[in-house]
Amino acid sequence: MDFGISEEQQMFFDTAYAFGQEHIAPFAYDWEAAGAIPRSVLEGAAELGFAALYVPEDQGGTGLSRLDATLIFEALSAACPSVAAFLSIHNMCTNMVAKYGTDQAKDEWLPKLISMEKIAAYCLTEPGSGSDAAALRTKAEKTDAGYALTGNKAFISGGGFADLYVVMCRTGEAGPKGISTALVPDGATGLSFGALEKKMGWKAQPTAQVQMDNCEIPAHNLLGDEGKGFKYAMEGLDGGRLNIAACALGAAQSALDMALAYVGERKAFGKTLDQFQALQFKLAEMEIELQASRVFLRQAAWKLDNAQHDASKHCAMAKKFVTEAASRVANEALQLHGGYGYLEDYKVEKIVRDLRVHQILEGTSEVMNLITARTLLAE
Ligand code: FAD
Ligand code: 2MC
Repeated sequence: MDFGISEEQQMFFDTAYAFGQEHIAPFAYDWEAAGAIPRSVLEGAAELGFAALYVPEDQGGTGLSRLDATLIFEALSAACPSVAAFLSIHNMCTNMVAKYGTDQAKDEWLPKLISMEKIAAYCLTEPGSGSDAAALRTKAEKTDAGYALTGNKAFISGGGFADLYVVMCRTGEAGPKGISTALVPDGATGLSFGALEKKMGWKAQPTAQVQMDNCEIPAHNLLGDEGKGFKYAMEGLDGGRLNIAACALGAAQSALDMALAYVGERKAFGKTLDQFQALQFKLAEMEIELQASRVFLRQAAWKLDNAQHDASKHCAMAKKFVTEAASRVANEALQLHGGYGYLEDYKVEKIVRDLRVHQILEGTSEVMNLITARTLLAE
């Protein structure tokens, strides 16, 4: 058993951290205000291989493991969790295209997704079905040329901004077995978008409904087999949940680092704040939460990399544990800054706002409990 990371993995972390600090962190608040991430930055991340992290090298991807990817997302998130998570969703979609796309779809999309000349969005949630994802109603009806999709997807990260929508849709019976996954390119007839959602955090990412009204796509845009789309969607989310947790961890770590610096400088009652044992203990609790999160997350990633039978359960447990711990740590870091923590200038408030949604999207904490309990009871 080896709890360390290799020199190469440390290099992945350092490269991502340096990229984030140089190209993302200084602009994070500006991009919040603009409500969008510049495409040039995403392309810069892609040049480092961050758009196709676990797509095999023989398909043009970076060929890294899930564990490697968690290191990269943890490091990028120190700059901005919203930008890092946007890259994670793109990676999830790119990998689904690489794994299940037809040759024609791969030829058309994969190189451009890998370079991030084209951006992909993941469309599972609907206005009437979020946690109960298998109840989705977007219909894909067979046509002479392929399929016509009708239905609405809610809360789509990159909605109206992305170039390719990976859409889970119903081609058959009710429930998970009637679901397929289809690629809907921007510009397809019948494709439109709702207004940009106004959010508490993740403001740099546009979030919008994706609306399809008899939206026609060619048959080769179906991923894999009809009826297996729910499985593909869930497989994608196993890795996605690790990344969402890694993003929470990286941002919470930077909140702790800011708090450590602050309490060493700020004085009250004649001494710096770090002299108060009550606050020292608070810092200790934060450190324990993050160290435990890191080990638990990396173990879950290792399980997914090694196709362990309980990998999905561990991805779910890690997502819940790490995202909740990270939010607690970020909130305590804000508290340690006193009133200044509430001001934008100190940057902790953004982390608190951004991390809240990590307990909701890619499966809520309650759904992570559901997955954990079901597996536990079946074991
Ligand atoms: P609901 O499913 O209605 O849940 C409401 C509450 O009930 C929650 O607390 C939930 O945990 C609880 N609950 C539900 N069922 C159970 C149960 N069986 N037992 C116990 N508690 C339960 N989706 C996408 O497909 N693609 C995206 O790119 C995307 N991006 C998002 C970005 C943002 C900023 C947000 C906020 C959401 C995004 N989502 C996206 C949607 C997200 O995945 C859903 O919001 C989430 O899965 C929860 O679904 P819901 O909002 O419909 O809540
Ligand atoms: N990997 C592979 N297959 C899986 C799987 C996984 N991780 N999880 C489930 N499946 C299969 C499962 O084996 C079953 O197939 P079979 O009958 O052949 O064995 C099928 O999928 C149906 O599974 P369930 O019976 O468990 O399905 P159920 O309807 O009970 O729901 C649940 C499962 C609640 C776990 C799922 O609906 C879920 O994850 N809900 C949360 C939705 C979610 O996470 N949304 C995130 C949207 S994306 C987002 O937010 C972004 C920001 C991008």
